[in-house]
Amino acid sequence: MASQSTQKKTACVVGGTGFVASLLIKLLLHNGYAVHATVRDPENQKKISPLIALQELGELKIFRADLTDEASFDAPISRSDIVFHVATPVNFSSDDPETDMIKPAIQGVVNVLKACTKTKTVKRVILTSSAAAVSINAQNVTGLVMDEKNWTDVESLSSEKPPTWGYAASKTLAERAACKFAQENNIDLITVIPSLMSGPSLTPDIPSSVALAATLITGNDFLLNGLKGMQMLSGSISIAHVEDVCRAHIFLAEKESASGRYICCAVNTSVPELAKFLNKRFPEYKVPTDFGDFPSEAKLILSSEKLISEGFCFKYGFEDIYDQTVEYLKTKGMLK
Ligand SMILES: NC(=O)c1ccc[n+]([C@@H]2O[C@H](COP(=O)([O-])OP(=O)(O)OC[C@H]3O[C@@H](n4cnc5c(N)ncnc54)[C@H](OP(=O)(O)O)[C@@H]3O)[C@@H](O)[C@H]2O)c1
Ligand SMILES: *[C@@H]1O[C@H](CO)[C@@H](O)[C@H](O)[C@H]1NC(C)=O
Ligand SMILES: *[C@@H]1O[C@H](CO)[C@@H](O)[C@H](O)[C@H]1NC(C)=O
Ligand SMILES: *[C@@H]1O[C@H](CO)[C@@H](O)[C@H](O)[C@H]1NC(C)=O
Ligand SMILES: CC(=O)N[C@H]1CO[C@H](CO)[C@@H](O)[C@@H]1O
Repeated sequence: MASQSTQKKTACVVGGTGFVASLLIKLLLHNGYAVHATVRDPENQKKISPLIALQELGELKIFRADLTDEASFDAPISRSDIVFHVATPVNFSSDDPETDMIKPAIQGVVNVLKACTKTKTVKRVILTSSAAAVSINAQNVTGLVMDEKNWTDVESLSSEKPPTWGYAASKTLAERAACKFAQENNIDLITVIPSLMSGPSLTPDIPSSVALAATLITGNDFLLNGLKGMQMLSGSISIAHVEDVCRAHIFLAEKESASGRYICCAVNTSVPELAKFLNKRFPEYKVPTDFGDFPSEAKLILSSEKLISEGFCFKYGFEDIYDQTVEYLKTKGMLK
């Protein structure tokens, strides 16, 4: 019996190659977990290279699985204690978001949760949702405080179809489908709701969210329009350090009393406020600060109060997030 309590716990991470998942796996190994990571293509040497490097840190097995293939999750999930569903189908340039993002995301959460019901070992499932599943609504006001009770208005999104609507709809509908399936099948499901994430990445390419968060520094006009669009659609520019989001995943997996949704966001700002901050902190990059009549104040803030009241502490603030992002982009040759 004594050996049972000291036995390693096994965590399955669905979608191991991504920005968030690769760091989550690193922290799990560091915390003594054995990890089953799923990837779509274990033969893709470039994509799995960060995972191969992490195998030095502990017990990490790689499995092939696709969100659209139910049976592919049986092997990695059987005998796991905790399942982290991090993967999501993303294609911001898709002509058919329904087929490319919405359907596979919903099918994916159901497939993963079904595999969890087939084994008695899984105690809890942590799904990575998004602020895009909380904050999008048609109200034209400022000063809103959004929390876990708020859900994105999918009806108006899918009738108006603003740019990137498909991603927001897929995240909202997948989270809803997961909550419903978990309730009907008695699964202990927690959803983590991160804002835009930045910080160093283990992935071979610079993650698109880091490129978006840093666009005022790197001066990419296309992405700057994306960032402005994000403020207009989601109501703010809300940011967290990727490591804090990964820490929150593990914290919530281990915290007995946790249940339901948890927003995880360290900084709430707007494009003009972010520009002012970056211009002052990194004068060498000459960040522009004049945005004409673009709204300088965000419409809303995302409250992480629920997560904090469970006992979680953010390690990284505004300065840390951008100091580390700039250092990271220098190592990648994106900045001088
Ligand atoms: N990054 C952010 O700022 C941010 C903000 C809020 C929420 N989130 C959420 O956080 C999670 C991780 O995001 P990320 O930034 O780490 O994304 P990412 O780097 O783009 O990773 C996405 C992962 O999903 C996998 N995937 C896509 N389609 C799949 C499918 N059909 N079957 C299996 N796996 C599939 C990809 O695998 P392949 O390697 O095979 O392509 C990849 O590992 C997502 O759920 C995302 O919605 C991210
Ligand atoms: C994304 O969608 C576009 C337009 O539909 C398509 O041309 C492209 O191949 C898709 N990308 C991926 C990675 O599926
Ligand atoms: C929001 O309200 C302001 C004034 O309160 C108005 O100028 C603006 O056009 C409105 N925007 C939308 C999208 O309705
Ligand atoms: C957020 O949720 C609360 C509680 O359900 C609700 O009263 C409020 O109107 C919602 N806010 C928005 C902007 O939808
Ligand atoms: C509710 C909340 O998180 N508010 C924060 C918004 O961001 C600023 C820093 O930019 C914090 O000071 C607030 O506490």
